[in-house]
Amino acid sequence: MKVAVVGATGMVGEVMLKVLAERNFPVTELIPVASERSVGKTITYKNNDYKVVGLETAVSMRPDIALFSAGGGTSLEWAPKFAEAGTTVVDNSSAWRMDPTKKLVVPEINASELTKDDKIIANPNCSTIQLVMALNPLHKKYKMKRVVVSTYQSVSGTGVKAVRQLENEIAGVEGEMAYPYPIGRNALPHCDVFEENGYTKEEMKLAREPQKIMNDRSFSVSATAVRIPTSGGHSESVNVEFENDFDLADVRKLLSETPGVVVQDDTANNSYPMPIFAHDKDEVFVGRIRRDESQANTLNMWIVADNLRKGAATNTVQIAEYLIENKLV
Ligand code: A2P
Ligand code: 11C
Repeated sequence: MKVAVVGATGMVGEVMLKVLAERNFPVTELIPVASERSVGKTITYKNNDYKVVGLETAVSMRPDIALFSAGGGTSLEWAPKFAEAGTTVVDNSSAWRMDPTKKLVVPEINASELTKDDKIIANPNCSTIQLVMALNPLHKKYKMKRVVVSTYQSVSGTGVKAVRQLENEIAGVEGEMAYPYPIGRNALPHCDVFEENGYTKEEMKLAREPQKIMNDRSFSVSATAVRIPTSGGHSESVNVEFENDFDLADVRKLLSETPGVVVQDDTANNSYPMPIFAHDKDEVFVGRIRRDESQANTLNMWIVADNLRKGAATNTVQIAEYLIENKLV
């Protein structure tokens, strides 16, 4: 496969290259793509050096697959150009997610919807992916009515400037600010920009994307997204009200049998998911599984995953793997 990585010099792009190599993705030719600023720079992949090219050049090289993580604007303008050239685009930006003509895919849940005609495929938001990975098996059995989620999100979700802001604050040096306030020793109830309804864009992604991925509009999601001074992964406190009552042991069993989900829930031994454990892993970790004693048929849990891996790069690469395995590219 001739594979282009658009945004290869970025935080997610770098993890994409790492994941492609780790999983032995069948790359016959790698095309690293970035902005004009980076053209000519060298990227190393599996001990070989590759020169970064610009978007125009990359389209003319007609890759089989292009993995995009270079921001929504770049995706809106360039994904259709790649698609016209016959390339299948898997896009990690928010540009196409809610477009009714595009599929929004978490492979473990809805990859079977994909066909040869899907030339631009959207990868969900990081905090959505880890949420639906845990919700989907429970919904199938107990039918969800409403989900209330509060997130504790890593600075790596904002990008390199935010990671640097936190490092500078820890080191006690002045530097460029990615956020309107300090992030060290702080919690910002502000991920992405505010919308007219008072929610942030990140909160609205959590409220809207799960129904599309699970192909079911019968449940609702309400979210509060908070940025905290961690860099290993996103955490989520999740409250789920079901139509039907559940058995806690069965909930644990369902989750532990779900591919890609790991139950880490042994409070007697202080075992629960945390970003320091999830960092650099592909799985979604679920713990603190307990009944909400304030309301019938309601469950509380805590979900943690590496937002740059399952939340972004790994999910994108898994979609591409599915396309190849099923001869859709
Ligand atoms: P560059 O490094 O040349 O700026 P991050 O999300 O970590 O900031 O990374 C964004 C990625 O998207 C980088 O690889 C960046 O390239 C790339 N990128 C940003 N803007 C464009 C653009 N207009 N065209 C192509 N690539 C872009
Ligand atoms: C965050 N979820 O952590 C974001 C990062 O829509 O793909 C990814 C933004 C997106 O702030």
